[in-house]
Amino acid sequence: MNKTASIIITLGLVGALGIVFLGSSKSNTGASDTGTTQNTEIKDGVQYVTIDVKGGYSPRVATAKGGIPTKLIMKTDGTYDCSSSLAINSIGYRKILPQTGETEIDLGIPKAGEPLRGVCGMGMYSFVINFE
Ligand SMILES: [Cu+2]
Repeated sequence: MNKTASIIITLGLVGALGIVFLGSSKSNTGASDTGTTQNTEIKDGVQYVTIDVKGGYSPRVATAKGGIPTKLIMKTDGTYDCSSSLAINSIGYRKILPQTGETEIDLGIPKAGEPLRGVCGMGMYSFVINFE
């Protein structure tokens, strides 16, 4: 009788721990999913990658799909620092972004395995988009 009770308690504890563990690992993967997909969106066959520009670039490392038409959206919001002066050398892009607004940059169809790098005018801040 005592043995049965302790087995039940043990099983109950293991089950409870399992639920806690599964629950936390589930929410962890959920968080990392939104972390990597948050700034990319595919609308009508066009992929949009959004980078926030203010005191640097966010996210600094983004992951997007290669092989589909892609547009980069640079989002400024009261950006007075030098991250608003943007250079993407691989596509010959150089521009002072508006202090507040969204600037769309056509990236064509990026190839998987060829990352795109952007830097500020002083080369102080940078970001990279990895195409997979
Ligand atoms: Cu800078």
